[in-house]
Amino acid sequence: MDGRTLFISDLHLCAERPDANARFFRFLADTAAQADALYILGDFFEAWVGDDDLAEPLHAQAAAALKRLADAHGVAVRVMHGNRDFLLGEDFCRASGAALLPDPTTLDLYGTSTLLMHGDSLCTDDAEYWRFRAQVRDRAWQADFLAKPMAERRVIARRLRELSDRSKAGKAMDIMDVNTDAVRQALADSSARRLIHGHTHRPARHGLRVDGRDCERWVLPDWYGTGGYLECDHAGCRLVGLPD
Ligand code: LP5
Ligand code: MN
Repeated sequence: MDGRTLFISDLHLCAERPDANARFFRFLADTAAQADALYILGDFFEAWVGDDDLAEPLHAQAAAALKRLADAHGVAVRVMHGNRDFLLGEDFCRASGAALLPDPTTLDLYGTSTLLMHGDSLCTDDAEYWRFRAQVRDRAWQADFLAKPMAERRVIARRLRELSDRSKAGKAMDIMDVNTDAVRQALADSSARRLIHGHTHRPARHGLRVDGRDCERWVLPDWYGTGGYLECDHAGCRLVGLPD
């Protein structure tokens, strides 16, 4: 029997956006339940300040919905860190039944070697972001952050979001897109023919040649609008938008 695998990212689930949350729960029941596997390639949550964030009702509901998908429908659920939820850890995996994927990950997808990334690490022209990233991905910095009370961590996360939005307003659009050389390098290093990533919120299929191989790069949509997913099977991949 033919199977299919679905890819989503950048849902940015949070209590303040009930419409997007509802679309996600509907997507699980109507679409993902019939798939072989669901890959969430980062920024599933608007912000994740540590696994005790499971105390937030929406977060617990999202984890439980993934667990139901895995347990009741036999769908393999995989999650990759994004730049908003890189603190997702073992407790989240236990609650959701999801396995955490390293960024990057290469897999054989119905016979095509496919590279999965969140996408932020491909934005090598955004020097300010790279400095920020180096700091918050530092283990010691994270341990220090996680030792703070939840209320304080939420305030820091909110402040970081504001700083980030202000900083982004002054950046050119192309600086915040992937760097073509970084994309080529990633495909060359992995020997993959296909790259799937999110982060830039610019859904598209790009064709390119790397080391004499025809390759493709799929960019996933965010869920600020109606949302959507990438569906892959033996015949290839296609972007599918969700109804209003
Ligand atoms: O998120 P998005 O897509 O809007 O923008 C990203 C980059 N911004 C970020 C920052 C996040 O949005 C902040 C939210 C994090 C919540 C996580 C909580 C856990 C934190 C605890 C850590 C252990 O990722 C943005 C890119 C954009 O993508 C496009 O690629 O441009 O990058 C920035 O805007 C970064 C700024 O350029 C620099 C921000 C300055 C912050 C200075 C504080 C540094 C020290 C931190 C001390 C608390
Ligand atoms: Mn992102």
